[in-house]
Amino acid sequence: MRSIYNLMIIPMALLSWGCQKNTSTVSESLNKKPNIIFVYMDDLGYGDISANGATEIKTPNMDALANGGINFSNGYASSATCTPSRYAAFTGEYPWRKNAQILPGSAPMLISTKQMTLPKMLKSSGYSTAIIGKWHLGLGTHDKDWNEHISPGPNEVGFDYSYIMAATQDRVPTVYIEDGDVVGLDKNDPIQIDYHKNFEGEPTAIDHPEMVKMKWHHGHNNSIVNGIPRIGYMKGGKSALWSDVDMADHFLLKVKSYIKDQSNKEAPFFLTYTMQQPHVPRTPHPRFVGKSGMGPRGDVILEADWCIGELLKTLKEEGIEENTLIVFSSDNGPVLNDGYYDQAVELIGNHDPKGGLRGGKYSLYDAGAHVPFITYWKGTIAPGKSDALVCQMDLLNSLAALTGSEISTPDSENVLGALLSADQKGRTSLILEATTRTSYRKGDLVLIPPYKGKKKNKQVNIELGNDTEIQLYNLKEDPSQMKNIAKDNPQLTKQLLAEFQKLRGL
Ligand code: NG6
Ligand code: CA
Repeated sequence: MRSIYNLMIIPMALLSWGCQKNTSTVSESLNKKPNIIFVYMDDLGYGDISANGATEIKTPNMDALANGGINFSNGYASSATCTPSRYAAFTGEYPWRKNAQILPGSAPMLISTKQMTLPKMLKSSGYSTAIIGKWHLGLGTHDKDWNEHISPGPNEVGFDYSYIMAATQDRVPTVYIEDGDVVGLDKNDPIQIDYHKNFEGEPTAIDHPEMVKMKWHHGHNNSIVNGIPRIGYMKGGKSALWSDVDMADHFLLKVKSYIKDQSNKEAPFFLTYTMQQPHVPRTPHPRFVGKSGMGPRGDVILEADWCIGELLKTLKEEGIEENTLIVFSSDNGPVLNDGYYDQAVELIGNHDPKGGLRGGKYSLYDAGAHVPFITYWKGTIAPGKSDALVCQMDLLNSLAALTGSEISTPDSENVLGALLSADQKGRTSLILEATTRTSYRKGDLVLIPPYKGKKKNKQVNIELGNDTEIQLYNLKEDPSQMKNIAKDNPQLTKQLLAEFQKLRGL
């Protein structure tokens, strides 16, 4: 009862925040803007958490969010890969407008410093903002020097504080960057990065297979760091190299200290905790090795779940659990073999990371962008399950509505009602992206226009969604997309295609 009551008055209370601070009609606590934590996993599938039906793996802390908050059965990333999804989540703009694709670690900053962003919007609503974890949206300029201050980066697009890895765990540079500076760098051992050619005398996985502890399957045969062959070539920066097995603990420590530091402050905070699991290379801390029985992929999911438990514990200890909205999601769907031999395929057993959906990472089929999506706000959000269509891109306009900001971006939709209450509606339609191709979700239907190209990426063993024929599926009746109903519904197919083309500007 209390939750529903809160829910009805909070948006109003918050909307009046700017002009009627300390209004006498609502209590001080309700009038306070909540802290917001966006937990963003990397490659976690819809079916990877037990709250979404997984039985072979236990994720009690992710389940605590799902069962204590709203668990969305139609929650989406904007894309089936990382950079485009993150671009959309942080800018509220469809990634295909920008041609956003997976970036090399040397890429310049993708988001313009002139663009509106989620953290900028929240800053203007009085928030302190931070990102801790994976970035993968480019940094600095084309000819940046990793040994100098790197700009623009997260700090130039709205994050007051940043502690990041530049791209992915499998890409160089394998160092942490704090507010634009490489952490622990010895200037006498400068970092050099090249994505085209190696530095003379530096070992690669091709020349020195004996130095490799984790074997590469496809790609990932350039520089070797900590026995793991990576994408891209790197020289120098020895004192700054990260320890892969300690990465989860390392980011968690930064997260805890950020929260502790912020919790006593007057201003609310917005923290983006972009976790690296279960993206490759999967390097669980020894505490988690062998714990899932599924090899490193399962082990790092357990590790990530533990981190979320620690996050919740920290909020409780600081007394801010009831004043913090958590949004939990993943940047794209799952993949087993993403370029290393790590037994993900061999040890998967009966676990289905896709949760019965078709495709996976890189795919235009549903498992590409259909991901875990949870909102949790103890004491305010009443627990429930929602089938509302929501997308990470909607965070910008929705959180603007929550925090009383007038800011909005055209592609983002205000679905705040759905994010806070399980019985509210979300979007009616959404364009989804996968490696430059796009599809159109409308209600329960999804239309995939014809695309040339191979049907399956054999290296990762994922169906990509390409077909010479137009595809139409009803995801409610046929979540695993087995029955193409386009031919049986020519009028509907034609109409949806026309809508899609109009929205895409084709
Ligand atoms: C691919 C990598 C893959 C992963 C992906 C990015 C190869 C052969 N494959 O190019 O391992 O790094 O990029 O993943 O290099 S994402 O989640 O950041 O989009
Ligand atoms: Ca990803």
